[in-house]
Amino acid sequence: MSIFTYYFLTILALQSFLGRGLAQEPAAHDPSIHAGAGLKKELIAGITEADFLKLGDAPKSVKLTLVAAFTPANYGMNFNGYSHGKATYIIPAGWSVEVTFINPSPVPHSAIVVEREMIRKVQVGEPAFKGASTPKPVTGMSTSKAVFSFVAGEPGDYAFACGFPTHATAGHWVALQISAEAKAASLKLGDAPAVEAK
Ligand SMILES: [Cu+2]
Repeated sequence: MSIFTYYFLTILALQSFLGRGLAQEPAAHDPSIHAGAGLKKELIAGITEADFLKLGDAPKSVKLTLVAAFTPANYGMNFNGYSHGKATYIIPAGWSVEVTFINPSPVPHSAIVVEREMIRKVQVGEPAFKGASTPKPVTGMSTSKAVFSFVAGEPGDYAFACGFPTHATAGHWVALQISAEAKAASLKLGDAPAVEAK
């Protein structure tokens, strides 16, 4: 066998191998790969629970990080791994909030502050406070990052929801409580006690 024939056969074998690999890949609409496929991990490198809520530089201000598809939980429709309101941010009324939203996934997501009852809608509507949303929340963003800021207004029950149609109804939201009584901002993750921002 000449060296050329050898190379030719090697390429054929390689193509057949790669082809089989591609054929075995599940279809893109398969919900089982909704969360894990194509994550741009460098977008969230080094992010830990300590980043989810921090005191800001100015008094009465906080910085939040909300990562969509942080874990495969709820097919990636989670913020920091929590869905269905199972994490709660408690922010004193009048405080300034800066949110860093990151979506490492190719599936579009967004973050928008809405009154709690809006999460039952297919489309969650306008932000509850001026500036309290990623750009074009209905379209969403994939494999990218956005920062937005707002002032926590009227005390009450709100949500950080994903504005991509049907995601909020599917549980893509965490709770936001704006409190007239609270003296400090805190975050409650799952069944753990609330932890004050540092
Ligand atoms: Cu979403």
